[in-house]
Amino acid sequence: MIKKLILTSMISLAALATTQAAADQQKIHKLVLKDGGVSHMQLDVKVGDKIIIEHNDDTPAVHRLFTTGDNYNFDLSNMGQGDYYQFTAKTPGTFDITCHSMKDMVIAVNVTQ
Ligand SMILES: [Cu+2]
Repeated sequence: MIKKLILTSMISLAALATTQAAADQQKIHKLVLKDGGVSHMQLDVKVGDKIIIEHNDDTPAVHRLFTTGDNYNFDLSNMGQGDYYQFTAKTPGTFDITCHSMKDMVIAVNVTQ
């Protein structure tokens, strides 16, 4: 009984350590919308990284970012100044985040393992 309890505790500790290591490695990538533009046109991220899209632009520069796909899918058309959206990169691959309002605003995202 005691042996079983110790073993269970050790497994829990190992799981905790793994979770902590993953959290330590997680990078945060910020995409900031400002002055009618965006801070990055290309993002290279790793699986587990967090991407934050921050709307810090005032009107009339209204951005309406979106992406469609099997792994990444969102539409931020209702974002206003001060709003942000965040997600974690979970699947490797490439996709573009585009803007309904601005044809030139194309952000290429590359997610690697
Ligand atoms: Cu835009």
